[in-house]
Amino acid sequence: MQDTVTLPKTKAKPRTERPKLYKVILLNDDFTPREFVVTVLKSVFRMTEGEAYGVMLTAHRKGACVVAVYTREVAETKAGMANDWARSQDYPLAFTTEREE
Ligand code: TYC
Repeated sequence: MQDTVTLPKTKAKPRTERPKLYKVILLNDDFTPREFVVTVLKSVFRMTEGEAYGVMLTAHRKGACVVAVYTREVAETKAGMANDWARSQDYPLAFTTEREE
């Protein structure tokens, strides 16, 4: 019995946890120029002119618009960069992040 190999009785579940995802949300305001919103969306969120214009217009009309979904680190970094840029130009433009259900 010295060379007997005992196998584990429990089987490890081959499960990979998916990272939680976070939405970046663009909020409307009455002061930031439309063109600046589009420029930030193109530069920070790598959108085309058409995509950026569509997202800007939805936020303008409805009050808010989901820009994109990322892992927490990326969502918070991009929202922070966009907010810092807006503040540096004295615009009240705001991006928030929200955990996806
Ligand atoms: N409402 C702004 C204006 O009329 C434009 C704007 C659009 C600002 C979307 C923010 O998230 C925004 N100048």
